[in-house]
Amino acid sequence: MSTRSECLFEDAKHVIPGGVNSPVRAFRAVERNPLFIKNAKGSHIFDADGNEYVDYVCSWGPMILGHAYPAVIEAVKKACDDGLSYGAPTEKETILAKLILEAVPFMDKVRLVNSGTEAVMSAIRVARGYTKRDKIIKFRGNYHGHSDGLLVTAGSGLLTESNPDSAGVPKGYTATTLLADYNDRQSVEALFNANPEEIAAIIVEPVSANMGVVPPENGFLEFLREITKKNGSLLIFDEVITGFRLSFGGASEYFGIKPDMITFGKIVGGGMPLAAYVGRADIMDVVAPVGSVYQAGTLSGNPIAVTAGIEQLKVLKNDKDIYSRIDQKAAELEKAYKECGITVNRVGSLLSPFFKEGAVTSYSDVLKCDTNAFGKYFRGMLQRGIYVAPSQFEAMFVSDAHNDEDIEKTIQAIKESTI
Ligand code: HOZ
Repeated sequence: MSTRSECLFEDAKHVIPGGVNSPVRAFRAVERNPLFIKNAKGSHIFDADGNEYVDYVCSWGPMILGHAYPAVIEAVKKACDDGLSYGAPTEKETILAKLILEAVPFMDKVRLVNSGTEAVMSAIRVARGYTKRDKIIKFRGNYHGHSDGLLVTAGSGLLTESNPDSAGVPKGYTATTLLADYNDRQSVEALFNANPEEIAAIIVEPVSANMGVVPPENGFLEFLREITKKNGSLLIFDEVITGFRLSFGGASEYFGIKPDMITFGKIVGGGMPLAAYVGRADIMDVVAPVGSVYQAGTLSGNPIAVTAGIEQLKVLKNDKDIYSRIDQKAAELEKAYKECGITVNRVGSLLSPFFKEGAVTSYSDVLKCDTNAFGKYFRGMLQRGIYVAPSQFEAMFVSDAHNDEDIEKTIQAIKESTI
């Protein structure tokens, strides 16, 4: 007999491509049907059949405080009474912008947009407008959303589908996207040597988290900072995942590096569709209406999304111990994987077990993973009430709502699912 999730999936497939609104949700890489979700609270998520799971997807990162966090929900409910969208500025947008700048005090200005994809696409346009150069460098396996120019050897759902590029992107759109290897300085140097005074920016996930979690090797981010400075190019940190997660100040604070621009998404919106790009004043002032780089949006700075973002960031700002708590819990999970002989990478509260012998430090290492073994582990975890990302190439997110009981249950499931 079919489950309710299976029936809902069948029904969805008639009207939505693949039955999902984002490919990785279809669970194809783990050879089973997806869960359809009914609701979530704290660290737990409930499917349409009433099954309960400890959730390490956490909406792919935003729910750092856990689901339905009371202060966020209350504020959002209250804001709804005042109307859902105006398409005009509100005071709250400035409040959120100032909160973001408190996290990255070396930055001056913020633009609010709706998704990480939009934030990165816009930041790159700004970098090109500012430097008056066309080319950018991205890293193989880094994922920066689904805008045309960035769907080149990208991670996340493209890796799940075993096809790191997308059809439908004309060659010309990606001709200015140069590819380097993450953690490989020579590959970056070679591109600067071959394209003198042509590179507008390097865009990088400071911790790669869309090919599974791959940390930057010692000195790699410093190297990117130096080489961009030397060549008059900008350094853009894509902190859609790491922002407000590795610390309140994100990866730039965590690693002590000051990029020229940062993109935020996920946590910054408290679970609502909100993202941002930030930069120094001289860079950001190329954006219209001050400058000539155009970027706009009816729902940009949406009052409900902004409210959720403000409330979540206020909690993170006022209780910085959250970061040591979530890191500690992630460290316990890391230890459990190691004890089971599984390779694991962890940075703060982001972690990934890798089904491959030996260290994983690069995109080429990631590609050697045994995705069938991952699928078996995933199904084992799910059967034991633990919901992790349905792909070898995504991160596990630990939240402040995960409690000791959740962690113990997860450790037990890891032991039983990795045999
Ligand atoms: N690109 C997201 C993970 N890195 C997937 C988002 C989703 O499916 O919700």
